[in-house]
Amino acid sequence: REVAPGAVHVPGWLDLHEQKDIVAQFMCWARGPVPIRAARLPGGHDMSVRTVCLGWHWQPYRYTREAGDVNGVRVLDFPDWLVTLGQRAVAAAFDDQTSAAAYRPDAALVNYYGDTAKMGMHQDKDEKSDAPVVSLSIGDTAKFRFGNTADRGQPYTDLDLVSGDLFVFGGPSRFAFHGVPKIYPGTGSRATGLASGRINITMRVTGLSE
Ligand code: MD3
Ligand code: FE
Repeated sequence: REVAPGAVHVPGWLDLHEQKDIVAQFMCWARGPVPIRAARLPGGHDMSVRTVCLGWHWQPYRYTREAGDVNGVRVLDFPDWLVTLGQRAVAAAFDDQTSAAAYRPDAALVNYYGDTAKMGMHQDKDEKSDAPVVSLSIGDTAKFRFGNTADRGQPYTDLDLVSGDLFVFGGPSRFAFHGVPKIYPGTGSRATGLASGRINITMRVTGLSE
């Protein structure tokens, strides 16, 4: 389960009931107040992944309360039940139960991958905190690439992220390069309520206030 120092994979952590609840919530989040969209990168290209945010809106490469790159409306609050789920996730991944109880994520990026969507190798460094990132996968299986902290290249490890899997990235893994080179279409179960594609929730501590 410990893929690298501070990087813990817990396969099948979410039960089907929890996955169904998250899919139903996702359908609501995706409609608005800030509709789900493909973020436009500074170079002018749109990402193939579509993202809706909770708590703070991520626009490449900063966090704001209002979605200036979509419709200017304030994003939904970060729900208390997701704070609790994030604390349970950190508790499941790490031995230090004190830091799990103190974990207070305040932003979530909820990503949707269609059959051909991918995410290039990158670091998540827009947060002004080194608190862990919690990742939850639902739907189609993804090929996930977990790299090093120096650059996009080797060494990296490829592993599959399956519906229900938890991954927590803390400590020295928090600023590792990572990406999603491919989705395996049609591998998810319809029982989650998701007809196709993949949902990934990443919870973060932004270190921002106000
Ligand atoms: C390792 N999402 O939203 S989740 C992202 O599947 C992102 O949607 C991917 O990368 C996805 O930024 C990968 C796994 C993940 C998320 C955040 C990390 C791995 C991470 C932050 C630091 C190190
Ligand atoms: Fe990332």
